Amino acid sequence: MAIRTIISIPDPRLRQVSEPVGEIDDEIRTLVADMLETMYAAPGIGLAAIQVAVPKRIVTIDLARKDEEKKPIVLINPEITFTSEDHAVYEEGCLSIPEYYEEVERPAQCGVRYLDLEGRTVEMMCEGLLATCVQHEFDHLNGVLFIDYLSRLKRDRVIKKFTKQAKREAIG
Ligand code: GNR
Ligand code: NI
Repeated sequence: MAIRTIISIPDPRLRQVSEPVGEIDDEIRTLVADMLETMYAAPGIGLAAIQVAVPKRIVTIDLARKDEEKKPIVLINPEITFTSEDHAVYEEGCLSIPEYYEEVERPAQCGVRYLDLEGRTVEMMCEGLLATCVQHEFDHLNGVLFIDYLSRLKRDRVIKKFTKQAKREAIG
């Protein structure tokens, strides 16, 4: 297992649409193990493969607190099967937009169908933080970021800040 580098905005790869996983082979199992290790080390409650620069439709999630037992969830080729009419607001963050947090409104409940690491189809009902996290990660697979739900002013401001920072780091 290895911790992989998490890419951040304005890296254009974060806007890519990820490709479905075909066979769940050793390469996929290694990627998932690395994603979990990277997510726990960050630390974060979710991670999409594109955040470690792999454009595949794979998500890892673990909402367990530090003092709790780990409860990793691996979602391969997830599909959102329904979203509720009622919405909820959470303060969101993203490991690809470090140290930036804003409130985002999303459907309060959702259903998700995915393949687990054994290739079995699983259907899960989500609410609370899990519903928000599943939708946030599903968005990553389609090149969508939580800042896309903010006002243009806020979005442009945060993109500009990270663009400047990336340029400074490129010069060194
Ligand atoms: O660690 C994370 N926390 C978080 C908090 C509120 C809503 C969504 C998230 S996901 C984020 C990790 C991440 O960037 N996943 O893509
Ligand atoms: Ni994110």
